[in-house]
Order: sequence, then structure tokens, then C-alpha cells
Amino acid sequence: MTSPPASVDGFVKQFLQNLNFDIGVSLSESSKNDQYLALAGTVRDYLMARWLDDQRRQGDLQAKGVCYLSAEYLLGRQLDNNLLASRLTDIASDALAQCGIDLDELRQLEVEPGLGNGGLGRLAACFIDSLATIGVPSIGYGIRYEYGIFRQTFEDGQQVEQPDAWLALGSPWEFPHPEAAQQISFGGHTETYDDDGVTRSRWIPGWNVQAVPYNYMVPGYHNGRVNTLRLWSAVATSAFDLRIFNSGDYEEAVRAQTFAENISKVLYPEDSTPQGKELRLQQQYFFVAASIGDFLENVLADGYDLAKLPERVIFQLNDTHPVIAVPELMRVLVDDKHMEWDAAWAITQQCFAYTCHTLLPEALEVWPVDLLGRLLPRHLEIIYRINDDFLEEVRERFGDDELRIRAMSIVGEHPFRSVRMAHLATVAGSKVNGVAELHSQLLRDKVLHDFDEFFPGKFTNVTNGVTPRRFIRLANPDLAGLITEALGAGWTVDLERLRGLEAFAADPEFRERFAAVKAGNKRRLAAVLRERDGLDVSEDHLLDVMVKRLHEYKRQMLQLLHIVTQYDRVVSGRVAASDITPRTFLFGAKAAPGYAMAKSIIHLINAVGEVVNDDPRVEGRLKVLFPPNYNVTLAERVIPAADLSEQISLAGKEASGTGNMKFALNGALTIGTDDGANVEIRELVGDENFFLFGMSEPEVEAQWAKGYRPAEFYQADAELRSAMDLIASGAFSGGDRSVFEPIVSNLLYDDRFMVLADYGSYIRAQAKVDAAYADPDAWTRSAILNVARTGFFSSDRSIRDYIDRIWHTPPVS
Ligand code: 26Q
Repeated sequence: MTSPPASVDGFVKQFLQNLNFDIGVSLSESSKNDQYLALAGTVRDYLMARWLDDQRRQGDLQAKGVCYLSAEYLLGRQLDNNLLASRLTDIASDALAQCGIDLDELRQLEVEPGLGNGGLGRLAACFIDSLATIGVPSIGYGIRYEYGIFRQTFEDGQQVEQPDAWLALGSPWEFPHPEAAQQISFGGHTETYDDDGVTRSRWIPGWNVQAVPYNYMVPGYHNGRVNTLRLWSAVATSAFDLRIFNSGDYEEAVRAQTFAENISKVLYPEDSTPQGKELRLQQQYFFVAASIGDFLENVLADGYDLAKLPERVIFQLNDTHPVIAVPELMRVLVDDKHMEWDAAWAITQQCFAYTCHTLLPEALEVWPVDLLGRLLPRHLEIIYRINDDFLEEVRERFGDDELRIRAMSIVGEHPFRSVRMAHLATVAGSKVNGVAELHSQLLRDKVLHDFDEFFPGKFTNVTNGVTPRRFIRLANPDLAGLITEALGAGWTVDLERLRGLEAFAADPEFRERFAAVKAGNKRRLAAVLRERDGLDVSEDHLLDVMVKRLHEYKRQMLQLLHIVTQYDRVVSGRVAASDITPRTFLFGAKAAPGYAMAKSIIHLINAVGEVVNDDPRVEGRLKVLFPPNYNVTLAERVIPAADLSEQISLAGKEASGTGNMKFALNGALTIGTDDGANVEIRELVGDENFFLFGMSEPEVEAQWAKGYRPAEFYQADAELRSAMDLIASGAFSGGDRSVFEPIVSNLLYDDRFMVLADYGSYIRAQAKVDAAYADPDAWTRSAILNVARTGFFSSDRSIRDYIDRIWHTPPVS
């Protein structure tokens, strides 16, 4: 295996060869996209030898490894990351320059693979980066959606969704392996049969599809390691449509093909309140059955003794989306491999672990049994048996406490009989973890309390993290340079070393340079937004950023009420425009297409922006910017430029958050509630470097207990009343009071997420922000301390916690 030499001349040669022989064009005739594809091919070729080495090594070693099962991977652009990991950035840049090509221009051509919705999908992407960097034997398994998360545009301020055809211009980072396809079955019925005196069950499926794996390289950072991400794509089985074809029904044959290929067609853009759609369950089973089959047949050596499976693998379940893997492994062991039920169950329980990412009851996945029984009849039987055995044990322990038994059952009865996937995952998993300390505690105390009592020691915490490669090195090269100058190299893979920056916070010259980096990042962002969206960022404003999915619990409305309050203060004459701290409020958020309230809030943010930005009375001191289609690529520009990070969910609702970590690590100060990982951020950076506001989780509970009437908060606070009345008056909807009436009524009479209850505290905290920003040097000092003290949030640390607390899969060298 030749590996192209890591020299500029070698790179030029390989690049031109790729351009000529893989893309089929000469340099002078090539388009920018041709050049991008050839460049990607060159980087790929360079990584190839290491990749093959690693696959061989992991095969030879037979060490225990991780199969990370996730329905989403929100990867972001690949080129830059792969250049960085393989130390090729400068070489590639020089080589392209020799060919008269600007690397930066080619970077912009890559369409990011947006195969995820938000935090959970991005976490999976950070984790596979850390797994490769630490050197843990591992495979990421998922779905190769043909269309990722929709592209968002605005028409008259309202969200419009466009398909994300991310594969249209070529996909240089993937390697299809049709020869390694798995056949995946659905439907049909089950039967029992006599096998030499033993009664066994078998599944007679109704239809099949093929799962074709596409491999992606996951290079470790500067360690010569390359792991694999294996994403499955659905195609019709030839046997299936051949039969119909032979019957002479050509149209039906084509329809059958479309039906099969629909399975991996599109990512579901909901990230809570799952709709229980059949196609979604098909996707879930499709990818986990293919992954388990692939692992058992292709990763394990032939004839491997499955009784020892727990010594070789842990399947990590990224939320409940892959939980149907539990009955699938049982089916394979019991029906196909003829293992005894109890032995198979003991193995299965050791081979799975479950990560929960939510606290919202409506986000807990359930599948109606009639749907499950139709699509996966054998799996439903297996789930029933697991549940019977489990409830039997519960009875033995707690007696006939019917209420408790009903509460713990894997099969629920209301509003219709359905399988509770979180219960199945909890019963099956060797460990169950939440994603931040507070979240894990609330899981144990509330959501899964009975299970914690029943399975002592099963529950644990692994606080989320983010990869410093993408979110510091790539996104913030100037800060990375400054850190390296101060601390030397090495911090990228040992992020606790950032502590060393604490000493520099007292150094005026360092502070000046740090502030200059921030200013440079704002300039860079301004250039991007001008070019991308025609937006104007005032570089001398405080840049106040809220970027995340649009959800009522995340409370974009609270920030909007702050903006409207500031605006109202000026136009009502309560405050002189010249006394307002100049701020740019930057939003980025996609709403699930079926989530009407979320879409309406997007509309209102845009509407407020239209009015506030153009009102001369504001003297340009308040700007609301909402670039559409917030994604990983834009995040990499926005986060390093931010001064203030908005993490303002109602306490007890945000499981962790990971954007909060990215901002702190890039030197933004946080205004936030005591929720998710904010709690840990504040503990680390110190109260004086964090703007805390709002009720704590116990205070929220107490407020509910004594009865929450949001209208009372409205009545009691003149500024709140005035801001709400302004929205209700039609001031942001051309005088039409009906447009935003549902938002206003919802806040006044329902307000599930207690926006009005936290408003006063939020406004006071924002005043403290303004006061603090008035002393730029002190602000910078706080920002430096945020960077210095948040090295804990590297996803490398998260992965080490998973290894110690859950997986027990040491890195291999
Ligand atoms: C499930 C069934 C059907 C359709 C969609 C879904 C679905 C898809 C995605 C449900 C949930 C999600 C994503 C959830 C998510 O992103 N949760 C976030 O996970 C982050 C990583 O742990 C946390 O930091 C966030 O707090 C949490 O909201």
C-alpha cells in the first residue's frame, strides 16, 4: 500500500493524478468542484494506508471495542478536519498554491453532511473523533440518509424547509461496500417448531431490504489512527423485485424498489415529541439489525464463541432510537444460534449500555404494539417475554404493588398499548447514564426512580463534552495559536492544560492579545454574514448569541422579551438610546416542520428584527440578526466571535447542552440558568465569571406546587406588561394583532416553561451583563478564565469516563 508522501511536491503530484484519473479533467479545464473532489481524494489517499492498518490491527487484536449505535451523526465538513488530523493543512495549501488554487476557496464548496438534528447528533460526531484520538477500538454505526436535516430559508420572516441534497455534487469521503450488504427483514409472522424435542420459535418475514454499508474515515488527531464510521443505505433486494418483475408487473417492481429505498431517504427533522411513524421504526430496526449482523459476521472472527460476546463488545445506545437492537440480539442468539433464553439474556444485558438525553416526558419514545407487531412480530414476542420475566422479579422484590408494577412495566397501556423504549433500555442495559450531573440526578430521583431502586449501581453520569479539534483548533485558529504560544503544544489532546492560562489572565499584554483575537473573530463573522446573507454585524457591539434548536423549553422567547424590553425602553422614552449598551442579538435555530409554536416564534424573532433594526430612534444600538440555516459550518464561525452565550432553558429541562461548553471554551461569558451542564460550567468558572439567573429546579417544582398563574407575573411587572402589550398590539406585524396572538396568549395563560416567572430575574442579570461589558479589560479577564477553567468539557474526558464507568475498553496502541 503506497501512501502519498507528505511533501508539497508529492501532494501536487497526487492531486493532479486524482484530478486527471479519478475526476477525468485536466487542471486547466477543471471546475472548482472538480478541484475540491481531487483534493479530498488526495487527503483520503494519504489516510488510506493508516486506515487499512487500523482495520487489520483491530481485527488481529481481538480486543474489546465499542459499537456506538446512533441514528444521527451531525458531522460538519470533513475536509478541514481530515487535513488537521493528518497534519496536511500547510502542505495542501502550498501544493494548491503551486497549481494556482486557493485552499480556502475549495473549503467553501463542501456541503456538510447534516445527518443529525442537533445536540445528540453532534455529540455522536464529537465522540467518534475522541474515540479515534484516544485509540479505542470502535465503530460508529448509523444511517446514510440521502437527505439530511432540511435547509432552512425565510420567506416573509417565516421558516421554509428545502431538501438537503448533500450528495448531489459527489461524496468523496465515503466508500460503498455493496458486497458486504446485510439483508434486513420486516413483517410476516412467527411460528414454533420442534427441533429434536426442543420447541423453538422462528420468524417468517414478509419482505426484505438490503442494507449497504458506506464507510467513512475517522482519523485520530496526530496519532496515525483511523477509525470507521459505517452508515447504512437501503436498496431493494433483487430477489424481492425480481419476483414481482417476473409476474409481469413492471410498475409494481419499480414501486417496490422505491418503497425499500425510502427507508434511508430522509432524516426525521423532529428532535422531541416523536410522532410514532412507521417509517421511523423501519429506519431504527434497519440500521441496528444491519450493525449487529455486521459485527457478528464481519468483525468477529469466524466461529467466535458467542458466550464470550461481552468480552469483545459493548453496544452503546445513543438514546432510545437504537433500542430495538436489544430484542434483535436476543432473536439472533436464541432463534438463530439456539442459545438458551437465560444465557442469551445474561449476555445481552452485559453487551448494552444506554444513554438518556432528555427529561421531557413527551420526548420519551413509545411504539404502539400493533405497529411493532405488524413490522417486527418476533421482536414483540421477545419484548413481552423480557417484560414478563422482569415484572416477575419486581413482584418478588416489592410484592404485588400493582401501581409500581404498572409504572415500571416495559409495556404501557395508556393512551394505547405501547412499548416504552426507555424502560426496555434501562432493563436491558448494564449501565444507564445521563449527560450532565444534574440530569443524571433527576433521572435517578424522578424519571426512572423506581428503576434506580431496583437496580442499585446501574445509574451513572457521564457529562457531555465537545471536541477541541473542531471547536477550538479549526474554528478558532487565532485563539489556538495564542494558547500554544502561552502553554506549548499538547493541550489539544489534554485540555485540562488550559488551566495554565489562569496565570495569563493577570497579564495585561496577554489580555490585549486575547481581546484582539476576539475582535478578529467578529470581523471574520461579519464578513461571512455579509457574504452569506447580506447581514451587517457591527463589530463594536456586544455580540449576544443564542444558537440551538427552536424549542419552547429552551426559551428563545425569554431573550426576545429582553430585546423588546430594551426597544420599548427607548421608544417610550424611559431610557435614552445613548444609554443603551450597543448589542447585536444573533439567533440561529431550526424548528421541526410540524411544530407550529416554534415556527411562530421564528416568525416573531424576524418580525422584531425588521422593526428594531430600522427604527432610527434606536440609533443603531440594537440589532437583531437571524441568519437562516444554522448548521455546524456556521457554528464554527459564530461561536468564536461571541461575547455572550445564552443558555436560558427552564431549570430541569435541558439535559446538558453542548453549545454552552463550546462558547465557554471560546471565551464567551454565559448568561444562564442552573440547568444541565450550566451547573458544572458555573462551578468551574466561578460565580463571578457567570451570569446566573432564574429559578433552580427545586424552586420550579415549588412554583408548580403552589400553582403557577403567569398572568400574575404580567400584572406585577410594568416593563413585562409593556413589552407583551407591544407584541400584542401588532407593533411587529403591521398592526395586525392576530399574527402573534397565540404566542402572547400562550405565555399569559399556559407558559409551561415559566418564561414570565423568570423574566424579572433575567432582565436584572442582563443589566449586570451591560455593566460588566462597560469594563472591557475586566470582561476579557473573565473570558480568559472561562477558557482556562473549562478544559473539563473536552469530549476526550467524556470518552475516558465512558471507558472507566461503563465500557471497560482500554485504548490500544
Ligand atoms: C425520536 C423519535 C422519532 C423522531 C425523532 C426522535 C428524536 C430525534 C432526535 C428525538 C430526540 C432527538 C434529539 C435529542 C437531542 O438532541 N437531545 C439533546 O442531547 C444533547 C446531547 O446529550 C444534550 O446536550 C441536550 O441537552 C439534549 O436536548
